[in-house]
Order: sequence, then C-alpha cells, then structure tokens
Amino acid sequence: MKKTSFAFFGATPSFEKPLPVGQLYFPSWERYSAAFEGIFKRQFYTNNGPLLDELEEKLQGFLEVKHAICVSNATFGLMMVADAMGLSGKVILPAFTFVASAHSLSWSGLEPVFCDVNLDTHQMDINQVAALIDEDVSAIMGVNLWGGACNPKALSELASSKGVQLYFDSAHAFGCTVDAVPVGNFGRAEVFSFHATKILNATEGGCISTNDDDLAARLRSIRPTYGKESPVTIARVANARMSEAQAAIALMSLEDFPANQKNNANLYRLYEEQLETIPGLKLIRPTGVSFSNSQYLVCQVNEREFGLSRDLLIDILKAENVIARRYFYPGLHRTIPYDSALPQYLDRLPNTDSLCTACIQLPIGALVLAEDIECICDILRRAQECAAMFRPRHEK
Ligand code: T4K
Repeated sequence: MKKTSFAFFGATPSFEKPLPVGQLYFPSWERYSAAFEGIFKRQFYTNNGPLLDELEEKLQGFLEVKHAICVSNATFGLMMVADAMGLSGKVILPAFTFVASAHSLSWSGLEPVFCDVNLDTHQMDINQVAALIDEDVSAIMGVNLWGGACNPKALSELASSKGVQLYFDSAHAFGCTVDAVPVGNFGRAEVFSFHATKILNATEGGCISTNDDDLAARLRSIRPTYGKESPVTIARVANARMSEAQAAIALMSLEDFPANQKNNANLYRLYEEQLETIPGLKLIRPTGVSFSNSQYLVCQVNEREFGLSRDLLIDILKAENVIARRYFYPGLHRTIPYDSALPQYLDRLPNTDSLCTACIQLPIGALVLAEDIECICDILRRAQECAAMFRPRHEK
C-alpha cells in the first residue's frame, strides 16, 4: 500500500464533504414549511402553544408515561429534575458520560460522586454504586449510554433498599425498551435529549418523563409555564420552554422515528459485518435493552492489536473527511472543576480512564449511506494493515 492512498499523506480525501457523527434526521423542506406556515398563521410562537401540547400528548403515548414535559434541552431538564426532586448533598453518577450530566448537579449545588463503568458494556457499575452510598448521598443518576440501558430495574431495587432517590439521564435512549417497557418509565424521572445529533430531534430540546403527578406539577411550574394546570409552590423558576418551532420539528421527527430507527439499524448491521474482520476494533453493542434506537456506533480501539492509537486513527479519518469523535474524553473526574475540587477520584476509575483513550464514534444517521460504510471500513482496514506507515519514525 502506498502512502499516497491516504489523505493523511496528501491524497484526495475519500469524502468530498465532512461526514459527521450526528443523526441529523430532518423532515423534507415541504413538510417543514407547511408546519411553519401554521405557526405563522396562528401567531402563537412559544410558551405552551398548541404544537407543544400535541407533542407532549404524543410523547406520553409513545413512552407510555403519565407526563412528558418538554424543555429547551436535556441539560436544563436534568437541572430541573434535581431541583424538583429536592435533592441535597451528593448524587452518584458515572464519570464516563457527557459533561452535562455532572454539571446539572453543580448548577443545583450538589456534589457528584463518580462511579466507574463496566469495561464491556460501558454502563455504570452497580456494585460500585452500592458501595458508594452513604448518609450524604440523596440520589443516584443512572445514565443510559449508547442506545443501551444501565440496568434500571437493579438500580431501582438498590435505590429503594437504601432509601435514596433515583432518576435517569436518558439522553441517548429515546425509543429504547427494557423488557418491553419503554425507557422513560424508570426511577422518579428520566430526561431525554432532542438535540439535532439525536434520533428524535427538535434542533435543540429535550423532555422529562415521569409517572409522578406531584413531581410533574413542580417541573411544569419550574419550566415555566404550567400550561392547563395550576401552578404549585416552588422555590425558584427557570425558563426552559420549548418553542412552537422546536415542537413542530420534534412532532415530525417523532412521526419519522420508526423509519429513522430502521435505517440506523440497517447501517449498524453493515458496520457490524465489516468491523468484525478488522483486528483491534471492537464494536460495542447496546446492552440492557430489548430494543435499541441504534443511535450510536461505538468502537473500542485496542492500540496493540490495531497498531495505532485511537487519537491517531481519528486524525487519519479526519483527513478523509470522516469526522469520528472521541466521546467521552476525558472522564468527568479529569475535567474542570472536578479534577481539583474532587481529586479523590483521579486514581479510582481505571475503566473510565481506559475507555476514554480507546473509544471512537463513527458516523451513523441521516447523512450516511451504505456505500459510505464500505468506504469508512475500507479506510479502517487499510489503516490497520499499514499502521507502521503512520507511526512516528522512532516508534517503528
Ligand atoms: N447527557 C448525555 C449523556 C449526553 O450525551 C448529552 C448530550 C446530554 C446529557 C445533554 O443533552 P443536551 O443538553 O445537549 O440536549 C454533542 C451534543 O451537543 C450533545 O447533545 C450530546 N450529548 C453530546 C454527546 O454531543 P458536540 O458538541 O460533540 O456535538 P456537535 O454539535 O459538535 O455535533 C456533532 C457533529 O455533528 C459535528 O461534527 C457537527 C455535526 N453537526 C451538528 C449539528 C448540531 C452538523 O453537521 N449539523 C448540526 O446541526 O456535543
């Protein structure tokens, strides 16, 4: 293989335009403009409008929950839930997640307690969660990663046996089920992200699901507004409203969910077939669910077997216009402010540390075609075969 067959060494990139990891499923321009015409005719643009009402009702049906409360994004949803649940002291969550999970706690004056994750599933290690519960811990935030789930039933049993509250960051798990129960029904509340990179999208947005009437009333009053219901007494309000424009896109996205999920599942299978034959790359399949949204394509790079580090592989792909990402990097215990405020976690989370240097997200979603996967896997295969070519001279 010649150096000149890689864009990294100056060849023409395999893809003309950057191919991102985000889902980016959007409705056709015709559907989009028809929905927006309705908004403009009604002259009702935000604050509990008719499209938001319709969306919340449809989400309640889809998720089989009593309350779906849409918000401006999942980060705000998590902050609101921590407040509405009256949490205090410390909350246990994994360090291997997006920064928003922990920062939602910091905004509410809560201290994160970081637990490690399982090396094979990437989900939080429940035995470690159990060991970390003490009198200062008021809740567990389960994080359902990669279209999988972190064993919400076992976590529910643990939380009730220890008398702590439980809620979930389900930003990655919209449309997934656990033993045929839709994710959204576990713990006191669950929070979904409707960011453009997610399978259900409102450009920006999110939703809190709960079967707890009191909690729902508090959340609606924090958002604001409380809509058709009466406000309840709460200590502080926020503005996490979802506009009609966001609700319109989310409604179309919800309608398209079955087709988009199916498309993702097909793309996933193509990756699965091809990646199997590349030494040093391990596909992480969503675990803990009976149905996955197939929202992420996550691999672990074994540097020794593959011959290249994860970061060098990302640079090689980037040169080809494949914008793979290293979610999550670094572990939250190594980010500001936790690295200096909570140094006790720096040498306690070996699995998180190891995954943070090995994980790679590959593109899957609306912009990815079957032939793109052939091409991406071909780049990966050739990179592995020619690994020595990329390594700095002193390493060869
Ligand atoms: N909990 C967890 C476990 C999460 O993963 C997240 C968010 C949250 C909570 C909080 O949810 P939100 O508050 O965001 O609703 C992204 C997303 O911003 C974030 O939603 C997501 N998780 C996180 C894992 O990734 P970035 O900054 O890496 O994504 P971004 O915007 O750079 O997009 C990824 C790629 O897609 C880029 O290559 C560019 C491309 N792209 C993106 C957008 C938005 C486009 O081509 N067009 C676009 O419109 O954070």
